[in-house]
Amino acid sequence: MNLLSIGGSDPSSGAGIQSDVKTFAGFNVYGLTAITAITSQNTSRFGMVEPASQKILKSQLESVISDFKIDGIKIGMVFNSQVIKIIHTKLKKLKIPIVVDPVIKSTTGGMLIEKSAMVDFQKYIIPLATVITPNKYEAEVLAKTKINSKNTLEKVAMIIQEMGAKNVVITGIEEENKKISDFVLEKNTKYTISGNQITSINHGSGCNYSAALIFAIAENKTIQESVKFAKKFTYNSIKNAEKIGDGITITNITKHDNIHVELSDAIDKFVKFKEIYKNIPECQTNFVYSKQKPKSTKDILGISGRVVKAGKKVIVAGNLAYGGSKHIATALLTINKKFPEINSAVNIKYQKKTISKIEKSRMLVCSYDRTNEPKNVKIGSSTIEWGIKKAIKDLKVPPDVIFHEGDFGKEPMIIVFGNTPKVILKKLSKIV
Ligand code: PXL
Repeated sequence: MNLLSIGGSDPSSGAGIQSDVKTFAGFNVYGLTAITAITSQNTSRFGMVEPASQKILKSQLESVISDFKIDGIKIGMVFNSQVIKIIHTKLKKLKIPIVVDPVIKSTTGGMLIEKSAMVDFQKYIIPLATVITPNKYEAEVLAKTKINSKNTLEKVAMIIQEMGAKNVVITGIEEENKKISDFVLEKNTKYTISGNQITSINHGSGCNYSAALIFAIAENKTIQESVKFAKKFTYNSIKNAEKIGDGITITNITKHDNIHVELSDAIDKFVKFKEIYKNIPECQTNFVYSKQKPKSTKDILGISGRVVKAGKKVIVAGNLAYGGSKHIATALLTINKKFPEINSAVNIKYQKKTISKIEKSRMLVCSYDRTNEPKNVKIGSSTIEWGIKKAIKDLKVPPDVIFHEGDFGKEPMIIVFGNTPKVILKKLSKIV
């Protein structure tokens, strides 16, 4: 995937296009850039701004648009009317999702747009937005209305939507009990996504949010999924922020873990499968995702508790942690030794009808018989290792599913395997 960031250069690399390239790289995305202005700033002070000339901006945009297949565009700092008009001209005919981050001021006080450019920003940039992501202050400036209640929040979002943005996300609305939420106004719906607040002043979180959002949208996630993804990603970038310079901390996206984001996303979707509670076994479910070439279960991310059944509800009990699963992680570790492309697994309840669905959907399924297990294995803790090895002994290609029908006092079980959690969800959608 290729994503384009149009914005300002920040020599501290905490924000602006440098930060976006880092964020994209963390997603394994190729980051393209077009620089609208050069700023001088560090973690304590904002120095100066020089806008790019019209000629060089135009040429940058032409260079990337003519060459690459661009899957999504983020627009950040635009600074002045000339920049705004060029961006509008070059982008208006493209059919590519665009996230507009309407940045006005840096945390350290620098102006990222000239006052006189606000009218043109509204006229030429906002209508390009698939999603616009103002924080509370930026939303108030754009709508010329104070936000001091749920009513005014919704009103401000509507005003911005009427300016031409398809979807509006007002970020960072502080709530009671250390929660912070994003208010989303789509075409026909509105809702709030709430999360935990970290009270720290940092450099970069706004850019992280909009860059993660365009990634998720370009991946064809829904607006709601994309907002949740961007929020979680930004939360982690703030949590891992580092004091690199003398001033405020810089958010950290290099420690961002794709494995974590993908597994957590898949678990969110798994628990929403229709009547999934019917597929949770007595010993509950774990869903795991491994680093490349895992050496032990410590290299495999799993739920430190389990996915548990509570009546007809299914709840994720515990956090994601490396080494969080023993049983399913051991199954994955065993299969990964023979088929290194298999990096994810989930266990579901054994049911005859599930097995027949698996067979009908032409997945490769194999099994082992726990009652054949040698006594010396039973004493140790590696029953599952023995079983998986036995099941895949003669296979030339990796199986989709391995099951066993139990033993005295041992619950039968189905384990679904795949390259990634996403692939597993696809398989599950055919069988549960
Ligand atoms: O986070 C907003 C932002 C965007 N772009 C540049 C910036 C900043 C904040 O400092 O410097 C270039």
